[in-house]
Amino acid sequence: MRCLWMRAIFLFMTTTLSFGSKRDEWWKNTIVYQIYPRSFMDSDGDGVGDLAGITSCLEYFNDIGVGTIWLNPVYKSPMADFGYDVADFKDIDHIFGTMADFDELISKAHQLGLKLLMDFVPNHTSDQHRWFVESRKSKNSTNQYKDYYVWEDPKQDCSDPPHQCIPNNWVSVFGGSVWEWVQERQQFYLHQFLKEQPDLNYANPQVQAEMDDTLRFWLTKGVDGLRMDATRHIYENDKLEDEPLNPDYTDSVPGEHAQYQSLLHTKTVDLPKVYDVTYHWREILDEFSDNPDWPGYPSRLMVVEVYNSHKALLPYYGTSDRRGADFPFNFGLVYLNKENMSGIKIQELVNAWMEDLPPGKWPNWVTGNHDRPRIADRVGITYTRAFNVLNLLLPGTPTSYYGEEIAMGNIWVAFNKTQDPFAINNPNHWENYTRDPERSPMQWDRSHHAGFSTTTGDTWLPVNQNYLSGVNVADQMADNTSTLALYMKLAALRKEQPAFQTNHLKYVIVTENIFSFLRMPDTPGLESFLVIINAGTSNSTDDYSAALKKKMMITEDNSGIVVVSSNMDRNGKPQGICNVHVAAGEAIVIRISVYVINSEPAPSLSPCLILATMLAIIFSGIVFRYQCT
Ligand SMILES: *[C@@H]1O[C@H](CO)[C@@H](O)[C@H](O)[C@H]1NC(C)=O
Ligand SMILES: *[C@@H]1O[C@H](CO)[C@@H](O)[C@H](O)[C@H]1NC(C)=O
Ligand SMILES: *[C@@H]1O[C@H](CO)[C@@H](O)[C@H](O)[C@H]1NC(C)=O
Ligand SMILES: *[C@@H]1O[C@H](CO)[C@@H](O)[C@H](O)[C@H]1NC(C)=O
Ligand SMILES: *[C@@H]1O[C@H](CO)[C@@H](O)[C@H](O)[C@H]1NC(C)=O
Ligand SMILES: *[C@@H]1O[C@H](CO)[C@@H](O)[C@H](O)[C@H]1NC(C)=O
Ligand SMILES: CC(=O)N[C@H]1CO[C@H](CO)[C@@H](O)[C@@H]1O
Ligand SMILES: [Ca+2]
Ligand SMILES: [Ca+2]
Repeated sequence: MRCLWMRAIFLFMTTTLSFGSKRDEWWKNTIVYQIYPRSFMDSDGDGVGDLAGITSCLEYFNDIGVGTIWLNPVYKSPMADFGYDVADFKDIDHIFGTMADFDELISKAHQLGLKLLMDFVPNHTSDQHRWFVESRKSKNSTNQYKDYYVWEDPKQDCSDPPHQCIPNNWVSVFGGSVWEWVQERQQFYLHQFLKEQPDLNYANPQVQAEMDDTLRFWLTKGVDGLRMDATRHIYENDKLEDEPLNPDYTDSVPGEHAQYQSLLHTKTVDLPKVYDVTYHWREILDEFSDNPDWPGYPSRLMVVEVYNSHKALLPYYGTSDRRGADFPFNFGLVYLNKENMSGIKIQELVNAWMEDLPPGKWPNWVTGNHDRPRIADRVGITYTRAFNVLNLLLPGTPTSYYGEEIAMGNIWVAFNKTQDPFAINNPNHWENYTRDPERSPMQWDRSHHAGFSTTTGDTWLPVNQNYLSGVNVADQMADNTSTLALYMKLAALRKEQPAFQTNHLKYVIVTENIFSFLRMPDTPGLESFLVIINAGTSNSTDDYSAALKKKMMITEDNSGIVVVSSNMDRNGKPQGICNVHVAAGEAIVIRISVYVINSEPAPSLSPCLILATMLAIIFSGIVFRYQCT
């Protein structure tokens, strides 16, 4: 076991803050870090990452200020879809280790004050799951598993051979019909993803009970939360009605996925019952939350993964009488790329989420994941630091994809080395589908395979060669201007400053180049922070004093201190706010004392009140300059 990067000199406090409510909502003041287990750390030199590898690196998270890790699936699986095809929900795949390795991981994580989240894959199992192996044998009543999956007879009044009489026009996400013929049963089964991933039948209460049992199994092991995968796809229309054609479809989408795009998925995703099952799972998590029988495991986090418009996501938060997920992942930012990056666009995305957030609910941000090209490739290497500033300093819980803290980039993998089934199933357009580029091994140091594996052969995906030129943990730990040093500084700021622990957000200047916002603490008198991000392609110099005044806010002496700049070259410097120069791709955070003259809208602003405020300020001995010079 080797995790060879240098230990940082400062450790962060791992205590969690409580927010006054009865529930201990620890997840509000944490950073979630997504680990793709095949790619994080290989402990046994077979070229594939594993649980013991992750365990050997846990101190890293204390050092960089990450409080929560989330693992993509590590369950027993034939790996047709890299673990999203589960063959046993209650076992660990041998590639990743054993259940003992898992127990060791969770116990050490908890000792270090870390929280651990697991993926839960409820929509389907592997075709090698025992339930499916039994289910496919026969449809007669002696088969206990016969209705565990969605089985259907050949369409009636069909003159073709039965195996060609598919029940309807539904198309799988990976291309081709959702229906797969099974000779033994003389029936089709439904699969919304690969044919190796038969959909479970949630109309069957036994299936529900099995999945509830699975959740309880992991919660009993002390897992701190679950991220529910592909929840949209759980239910299908039970009359099996055809899906309508997509009128906006153009054939610009290449490959088999085109077929999926050509239909409107009104019968196979987002059926109202998906919300009910979400609320039901919340109840199960709550059996284990804030429970005196579970000292040390105060509250379990529930996150759902749903790719959809943000409005369609809101019901996942719950209703007035039923609690839902703590949050559905907010993927707005993962779709930003070079063409549409701008200050205005970022505000549009941020504001859309913040405005529609149901009362009392908590926002969250995701900048990358195992299904999307890395920031460095989507938006450009110049902007990766700025993206970390955005992700970690917006109100809400950030999720970082492993390697974002050191600005890892995509790799290129030839087709003959490609691993991702999404690409392999689309041989003529594989480059448009492959997710291998963002799944390359974590870059720890400058040794062989970037310290990820001791194998003398190949690692499961190649290591990005830029590990030799500074993109690795050890080099960046030793450099106080690195992307990692920036990340650690931001993580510490979030943890230490009350201004970053509320969900208040005030936009200041927003232009084609600039997205800037103010974070203020609930308690007046504590420090506020002006965060300025230049997402454009040219430098900008702007007057933030004037912009704040328009919003009825003034600052002490029109100046502050740069607490962190994305290039780590302006930290600690005094900064006037009348003329702030921010280079293209740069971000800076200025600590200022802000005084709200009057938070009410303008009409109620009386001259007396302004006078009173000014008098109060003068009497308190603070001198303000109102004009920028
Ligand atoms: C039920 O299925 C089994 C195996 O698939 C078969 O052996 C048996 O004869 C069937 N029973 C009935 C009543 O059809
Ligand atoms: C940005 O443009 C890409 C296409 O280049 C598109 O797929 C994506 O949805 C756009 N993102 C936003 C946030 O508008
Ligand atoms: C794999 O593809 C690459 C690039 O397309 C090529 O250079 C290489 O020879 C191929 N290797 C094999 C074993 O076919
Ligand atoms: C598909 O991939 C090719 C090659 O990488 C690229 O040039 C093209 O723009 C992609 N098309 C789409 C629709 O993403
Ligand atoms: C980095 O270290 C150097 C040398 O100790 C110091 O002068 C500089 O201020 C440090 N920079 C930051 C951003 O901490
Ligand atoms: C933009 O700002 C950077 C850093 O302040 C500076 O080095 C660069 O010359 C500026 N570019 C232009 C075009 O003014
Ligand atoms: C967005 C998405 O589809 N994520 C995962 C959902 O489930 C499928 C199949 O299990 C996976 O392939 C995806 O990575
Ligand atoms: Ca291994
Ligand atoms: Ca389903």
